[in-house]
Amino acid sequence: MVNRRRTAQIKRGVEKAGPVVYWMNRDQRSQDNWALLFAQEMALVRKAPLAVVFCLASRFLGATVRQYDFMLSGLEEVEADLAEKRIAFRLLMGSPEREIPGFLRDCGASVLVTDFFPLRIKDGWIKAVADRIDIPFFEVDAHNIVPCWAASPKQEFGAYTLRPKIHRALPELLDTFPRLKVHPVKWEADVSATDWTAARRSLEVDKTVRAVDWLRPGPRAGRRTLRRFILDTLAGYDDRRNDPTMDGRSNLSPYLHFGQIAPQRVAIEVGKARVNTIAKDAFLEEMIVRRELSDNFCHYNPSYDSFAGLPAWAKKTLDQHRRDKREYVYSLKQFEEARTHDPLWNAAQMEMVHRGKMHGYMRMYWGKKILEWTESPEDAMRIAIHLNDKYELDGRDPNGYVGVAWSIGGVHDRPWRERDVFGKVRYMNYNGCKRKFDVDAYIAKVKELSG
Ligand code: FAD
Ligand code: FO1
Repeated sequence: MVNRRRTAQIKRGVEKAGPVVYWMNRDQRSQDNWALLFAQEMALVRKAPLAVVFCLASRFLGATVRQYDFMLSGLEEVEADLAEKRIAFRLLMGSPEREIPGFLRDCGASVLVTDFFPLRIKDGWIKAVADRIDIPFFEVDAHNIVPCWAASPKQEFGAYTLRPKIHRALPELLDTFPRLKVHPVKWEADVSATDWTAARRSLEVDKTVRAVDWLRPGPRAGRRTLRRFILDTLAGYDDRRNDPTMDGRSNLSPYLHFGQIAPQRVAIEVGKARVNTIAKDAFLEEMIVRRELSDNFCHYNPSYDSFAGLPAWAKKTLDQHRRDKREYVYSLKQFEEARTHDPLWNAAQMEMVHRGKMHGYMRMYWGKKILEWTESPEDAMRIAIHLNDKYELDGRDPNGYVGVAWSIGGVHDRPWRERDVFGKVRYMNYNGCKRKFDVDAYIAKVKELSG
């Protein structure tokens, strides 16, 4: 049974007979999905059919064909996996506010379930859908191991305040997943297969940022990436993760972002690995505490992507340094085309443009230099978020907004020694990178990528 701490009832509604519908959004997988398992539980109690719907928006937070391609390939796999479990899959096209209530009405649904996603866009969708339906409506946190609302009722100051809460809850919530059953009640309505070509054609997105070919999309590829990471890389994670010339990280973020793999599955498999505990703990700190801290920030702070959302000490110090002379000021176009004076920053930008995934260590340097080389922290946040959301496979994610707010606005950090432009926000420089890794080797590696 799905732990009830993972579920929240958005609307009571009226009880009636009819199919149960899971509106899939963040957790795009059939295995290890608490929201789908909960929907199946509801359907089994009611002896009702079960359907999964995904609502394809023609645009989404600046995403390009690169990210849509990754997502749609994964969803094709989900459709096939669900068919094996006799669960219907329907791809709706248009805005969820209109499409979801319409679908529920047409099939006479009795219950709606969706997964939890803390960004404002999903909040808006949920409110609009709830207003237009009269059936019970549930939200399930299928992404966080400790559901965001159960981990903490408020915005946390930093990892040090959230960590003990998460660790206290893990023994109860890091449980094993039950298997999704072959669904016993058949969906009687139309079950024709999705026209994925038409779906791709319906997109109104930038097609110049092309799909990547170094990382295969989909839940199966996500599980394979996890297996390879555990076998080849995990043991050296603590030592190598901050060296962008090495392949010391998991590359799981695109799969985690699109819900093609469950964080809880990653934690279970890493927990079982026969690898030193220092490496495992370092990885799980990032994958559980830091990641769930990002959800906490976005869930409780509606200004998660703007200056207004930064901590008071950071706003004050950045305000005091607004008039400081900037040695360099670049426009969005100059940043985007990697035309700054700094070959290291340019390499990081080009890694993101070509590969769709900048190394995690470079992301911090990249964000901080955007603050240093723009007229204001507002400009810096706007430019960093725009580029991150346009090029990163894992962008448009709580981790991205928090990463930018950490780099530029001290979120989840503390005040440091005061200096120009940054005030008391933590500073990073080229020489610091030089001490940590072979800067020239990284620049050369990225050059090879760009051809
Ligand atoms: P691993 O080191 O293998 O980590 C495994 C997982 O742990 C990651 O997939 C992620 O879910 C989590 N994790 C790791 N580091 C962090 C972190 N600092 N904060 C929160 N969770 C973390 N992450 C995104 O997922 N999407 C983004 O758009 C994004 N943008 C960022 C922008 C900036 C300016 C900064 C400083 C950080 C950003 N991050 C973002 C966080 C981090 O850099 C990436 O999660 C990481 O590089 C992803 O690669 P990986 O999966 O190989 O990492
Ligand atoms: N969610 C949807 O429900 N419909 C979409 O069309 C859609 C497009 C999309 C494109 C890029 C991207 O990064 C996310 C996108 N999402 C979409 C959101 C996604 O379903 C998840 O909510 C996030 O990936 C959560 O991490």
